Amino acid sequence: MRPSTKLTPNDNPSKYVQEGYCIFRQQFTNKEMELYQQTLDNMLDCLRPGEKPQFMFEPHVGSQHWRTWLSLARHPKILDAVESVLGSNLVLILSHFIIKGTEDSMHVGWHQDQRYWLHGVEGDNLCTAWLAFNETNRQNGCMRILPGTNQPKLLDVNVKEDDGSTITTLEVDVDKELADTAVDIELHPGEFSLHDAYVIHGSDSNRSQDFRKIYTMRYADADTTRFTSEKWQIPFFLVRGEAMDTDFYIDLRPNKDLPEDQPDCMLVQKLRAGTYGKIPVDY
Ligand SMILES: O=C(O)CCC(=O)C(=O)O
Repeated sequence: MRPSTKLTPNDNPSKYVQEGYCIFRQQFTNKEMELYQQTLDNMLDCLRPGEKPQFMFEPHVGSQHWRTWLSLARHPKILDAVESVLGSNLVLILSHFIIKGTEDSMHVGWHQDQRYWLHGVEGDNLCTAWLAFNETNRQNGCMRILPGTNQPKLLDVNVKEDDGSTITTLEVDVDKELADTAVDIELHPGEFSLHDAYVIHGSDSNRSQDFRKIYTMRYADADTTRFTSEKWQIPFFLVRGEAMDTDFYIDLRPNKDLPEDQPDCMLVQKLRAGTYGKIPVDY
C-alpha cells in the first residue's frame, strides 16, 4: 500500500483565490482564548439530555452569551484576515459552533457552503472563518478542504436524509482521486482558517475521547452581495467599511458599541417561544 503523504496547508493569503482557503497561525494567545473557551465550556455544561452540541447555531445572536460571541465575530484579528481576502466592506451573516461530541460519530459530508444560504444571501464573495478552541486534527475530525475546487459554480447535490445528528444534508459527489487531494486543517487553539463559499470541504467523525471545538463565523462582501431578510432568521451586521444602505444592517463598525439588548429577530422570538427545534435551550 502506498503511504499517504500529508499535504501542507496554504498559509499565504495571496494564494487564497487560487486555493480557496488559507490558514492563519498564532492569532489569539492562550490568555486571549481563555474567556472564549470558558464561556463555551459553560454552554456545553448546560446541555440537557438529548441536546446535541453541533446545533449551537447563531450564538452571536441567540445565545445568552451573545455579546461575547458578537465581540469575537468582529474582533480585529478575524476581520483583518477576512479583509485580506474579501476587501474592506464586510457583513457578518452567520455563526455556528460546530462541536463534535463523542456520541454521534457525526461526519460532515463534502459540500459547498454557498448552497446553504441562498435563501438570504447571493454573491460570489463570501467566506467562513473557522476558529479552533481546542486542537483540531485527523483524530478528532478536523475540517478537510479540497484545494482549488472554489470555482464560482454551484455543483449538483445529493439530498441526504436528516438522521437527527447531521448538520449537512446537501452533499456533492467527490471521487476518490479528488478526495485524495484533501488538506487537513489541523490547528492549535487560537488559530483559524478562512475558506471560500464555493470550495468543497467536509470532515470525518470525531474518534477522540473529547469534544472537537471550533467556531465558524461567516462574512460577505457588502458591495457584491445581495441580502434579503424575509427568510433570514437573524440581523445582518455591518462590521467594517461602507455599504449602500446602512440602515438595512445593525451597524457594528469599529467605532460602534454592541447593541444594548439582544437583537429582536425571528431566531430570538422562536427561542423565547421554545419553538426553535434543535438548538439547545440554555445555550
Ligand atoms: O467543522 C467542520 O468539520 C466542517 C466545517 C464546515 O463545513 C464549514 O465551516 O462550513
